[in-house]
Amino acid sequence: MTAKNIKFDRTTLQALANQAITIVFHNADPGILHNVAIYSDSSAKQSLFVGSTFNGPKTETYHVPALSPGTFYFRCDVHHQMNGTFVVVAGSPSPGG
Ligand SMILES: [Cu+2]
Repeated sequence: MTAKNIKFDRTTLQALANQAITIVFHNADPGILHNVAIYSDSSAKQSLFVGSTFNGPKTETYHVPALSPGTFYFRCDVHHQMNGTFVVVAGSPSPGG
């Protein structure tokens, strides 16, 4: 995902449950700090993952620990108006399983 002009390029992120999640985060705003943090809900009281905050232009790869299925909240901790929904879905069962 990309942050540009103090906006994320998507408002929904989806990942599979119970496996490590990789987020390649591109901060395209020169000299502006952004990150991606995931919280249990929009109150942002309980963090599930907080990515490092860094100046653009730069790309970092975040390694998010496995999460349980659910609908969560992500935001930039610097600009709270940059936010969206982080959906973790159960993986499909194996064929014939
Ligand atoms: Cu930001």
